[in-house]
Amino acid sequence: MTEKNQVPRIRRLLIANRGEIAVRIIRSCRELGIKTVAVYSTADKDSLHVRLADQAVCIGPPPAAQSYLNRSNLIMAALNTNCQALHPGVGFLSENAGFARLVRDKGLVFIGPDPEVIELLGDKVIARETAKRFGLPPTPGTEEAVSDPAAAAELAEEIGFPVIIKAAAGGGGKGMRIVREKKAMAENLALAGREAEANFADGRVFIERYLENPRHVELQIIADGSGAVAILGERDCTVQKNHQKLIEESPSPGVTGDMRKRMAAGAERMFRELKYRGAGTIEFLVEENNFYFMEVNARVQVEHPVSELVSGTDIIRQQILACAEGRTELKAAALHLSGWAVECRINALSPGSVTRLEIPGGPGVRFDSFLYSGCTVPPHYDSMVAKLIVHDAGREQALNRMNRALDELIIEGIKTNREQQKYIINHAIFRSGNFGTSYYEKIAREAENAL
Ligand code: MV4
Repeated sequence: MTEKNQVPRIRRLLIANRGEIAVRIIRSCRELGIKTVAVYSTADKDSLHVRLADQAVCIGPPPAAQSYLNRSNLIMAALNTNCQALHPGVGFLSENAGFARLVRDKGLVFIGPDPEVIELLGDKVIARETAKRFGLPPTPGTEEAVSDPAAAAELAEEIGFPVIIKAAAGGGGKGMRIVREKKAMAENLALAGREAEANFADGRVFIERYLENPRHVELQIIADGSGAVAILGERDCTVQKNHQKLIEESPSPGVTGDMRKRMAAGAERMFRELKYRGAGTIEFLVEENNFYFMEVNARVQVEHPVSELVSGTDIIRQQILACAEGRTELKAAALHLSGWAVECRINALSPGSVTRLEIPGGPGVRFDSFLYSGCTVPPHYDSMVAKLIVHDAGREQALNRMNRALDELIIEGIKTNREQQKYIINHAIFRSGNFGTSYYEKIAREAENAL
């Protein structure tokens, strides 16, 4: 008997991921009436996502390369358990066009955009030019990859120093080099090219004007692949440490109404023209009243819950419906964003066993995690063990609620960054809402001395 909201086409879905995002996907699948298959490495055999899934398949030893990145083991697990779909989650193979193509060629629905769209948006040079066509200006820079040092130095002079060299196939800050004067161009261009080749097997680099202290603002989008595009507001992810986001919030304290309208208009046109399907994020740098297109993340993101709370949407559910059925339950015109949401990522500072876990609760408090009392946090993977997310009427109230929730949170047995997060959300500069990407460096030293 199919429930009203069931997705008839997909009866069983394999989650090619682990940790809190695997738990998160299982929850939406259960509400859609979709059976789930978890995969796990031998280090994760007692994990929460293994317990919550309907079935679980061991896909190899702990190293990600031999398990969560092992394409044939993942595909075999999906086919051997009669799945109709595969969800890549975040990180791992979630933006790998070759894997998406392999999944599709094996007759499975890949919960993500078409491989061709992943490929197009994964090339930062093409993505910048595409965005420009839809009214989303990139930071002033080169329209193509550069390799000749003399030409690069000339282009940089036209752009205006300081400039930043970025990998065309890169992202997340890897291989970025800031150049403040012409004579330093040749050496940095060569270094950036070598790092790009080493990290992304593609040595192409391009140059942009370097913004000294921008905000990182991103738009959450859900599109059904046939032209309907819903924008679920923006997120501010400016507080980062070594290009790892620490705190995210929605809306952004640095975005004005007019800027929001112009970003959304461009994003809608771009995703409609691309016939984008599923969940996607457009990242911008914001400085004063200007926004600059940076890149597209063609997948769901770790920080999606803050957009869920201000829009009252289950983003994973809509992503699955869009990719499995070409439809969503969202009416773009009816989307109403309300209140303010903040997320603190809780990172383990050491692996080990959790001997005690007390989870905060009460109105507007959400805890997304794979932790349970007695569980083991393995050393092999990403250090994030939980996300604490709060929602309230405005920013001040939300930050006070976050402070209360962080006080209630108890994780014993492993060290975490809970105290550092409390310090940041109560810091006067953070509370003022007036800070850019250099913020973290500024208070990191203070926090380390104070704690
Ligand atoms: C920039 C930038 C300043 N100017 N591009 C960081 C990783 C990747 N998301 C791009 N990043 C940046 N690109 C130009 N033209 C500053 C950063 C940056 C940053 C951006 C957002 C949030 C935190 C950051 C931390 C360091 C550098």
